Amino acid sequence: MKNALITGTSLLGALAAQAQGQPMNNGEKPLNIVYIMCDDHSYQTISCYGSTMNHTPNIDRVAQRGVRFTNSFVANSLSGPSRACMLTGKHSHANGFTDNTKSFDGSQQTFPKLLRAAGYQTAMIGKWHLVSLPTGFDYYDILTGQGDYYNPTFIRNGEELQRHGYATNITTDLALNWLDTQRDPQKPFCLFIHHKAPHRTWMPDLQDLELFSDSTYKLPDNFFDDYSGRRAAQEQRMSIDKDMDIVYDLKMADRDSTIHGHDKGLESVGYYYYRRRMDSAQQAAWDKHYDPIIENFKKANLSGKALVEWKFQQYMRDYLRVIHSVDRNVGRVLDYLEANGLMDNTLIVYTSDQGFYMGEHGWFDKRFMYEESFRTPLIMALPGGKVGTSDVMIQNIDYAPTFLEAAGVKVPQDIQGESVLSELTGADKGKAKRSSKRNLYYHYYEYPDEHRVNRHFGIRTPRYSLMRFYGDVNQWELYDLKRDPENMHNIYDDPKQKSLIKKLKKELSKLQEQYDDPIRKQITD
Ligand code: SGN
Ligand code: CA
Repeated sequence: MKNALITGTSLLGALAAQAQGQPMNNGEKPLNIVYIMCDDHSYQTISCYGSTMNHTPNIDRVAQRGVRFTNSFVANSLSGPSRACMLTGKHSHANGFTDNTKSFDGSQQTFPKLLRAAGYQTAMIGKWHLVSLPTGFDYYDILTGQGDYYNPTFIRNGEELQRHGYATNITTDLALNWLDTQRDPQKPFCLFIHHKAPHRTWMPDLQDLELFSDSTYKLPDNFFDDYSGRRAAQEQRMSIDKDMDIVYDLKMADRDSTIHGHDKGLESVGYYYYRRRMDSAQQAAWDKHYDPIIENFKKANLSGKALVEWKFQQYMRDYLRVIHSVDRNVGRVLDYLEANGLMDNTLIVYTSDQGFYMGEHGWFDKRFMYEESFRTPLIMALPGGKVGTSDVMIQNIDYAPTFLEAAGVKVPQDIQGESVLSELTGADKGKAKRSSKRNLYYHYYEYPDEHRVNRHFGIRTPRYSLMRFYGDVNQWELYDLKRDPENMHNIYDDPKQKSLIKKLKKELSKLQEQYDDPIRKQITD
């Protein structure tokens, strides 16, 4: 055992001391942070979030120890931007990383840097996706770019190397290895475990390929959405029907390229694309699973609705297989923390860089300020803290101040997020109440690439979402989420909403001013 245990009570005592201006770790074991973030993991596919499609017993284990946030959102629903918001505690315009074409300015303040300066050991492992190399970490071992599922290339403290195996397993191995061999037991640590999974193109681990083969999944009610009243939704290119490629996405890549996808000429890379990084044993196992499916698919010669529904089922099966592996690997981390006496002084976080569409609106991908992609799963387990759920409005810019406060480090003035530590400790109800009424700001920028989701910004109150699309599509959208949680009815043009719209626009302007988003000077209505 590397660390003496601290009890939950003493940790809470330490937190109380910190709230009174004393360092939290005054005479106590300081708090470690293990932050596990997946890429594109939808809350719809987590059992503690109510999924009936699959089981995630290990992610649920985190929830059983802590707080599951039921109103958790991102600030800009895309990988790089989300990661930048999380690290800086600032909205995209303030941290500079507005879309995935940017490179993160690593000279700026981030919370790992602040933790490090306060004596923490910091490590970043897995998907980084911020182009410039990580700064502020004692150790980093990151996937290149989006990362590959099989035999991926990593950059370890500046040195590039390819590793054999499956990304989710390797990322976990590296994290556990770091804990085992590089962690300084004299210091608290903050360890980031960032999985590539379950990002497109949803390639399962070989050991999970046969799971769910006989399962069929219920189509979401709004799978055949016609996007009426929502012009940006009409323009997107992320539909399972029109944009999800049979060959590229769904792996119907036969040796003779007789199956043709419809997008980007991707069928030309078909058969080789999936197998290109695999060794022959991996290829053989892969083919053993997909070959019969490809043959059946060819024979069935599907079209129209039958084809779309087949695509949905195939997408779900692969996605859920990938999640199964994520969950197993979360279990490995928890087992390690338990076996090494780290559970009682480690804050464990499980989240995703954004939400994801599992066929809602007929889509995959994310980006929109509509619920499934604006929301993201978030579970935080503080030892000795509250167990249950929290409905406070939380956004990924709030993580940095929360972790800093939990570590007893002063939160700098320029951080735009708000700490929700009181939600974890159960203390200071007054503060928690304010957060639950809070309005959130959203701004998405990446257009037209890759899925043609128009730029938009907006405000989310506990009940309403008001969005302003701009650029090619210029349109306001308003949703009453109590009546329309699926964002199907844009009521912006309903004359009865006039005074509500006026009020919401005022609140939106207030947020834009508070966060100083330059767009407020360019678009005034
Ligand atoms: C890739 C994907 C897109 C996805 C973006 C952003 N295409 O470009 O479908 O929207 O990443 O995702 S792929 O063919 O390369 O898989 S993000 O989560 O990294 O922001
Ligand atoms: Ca993502």
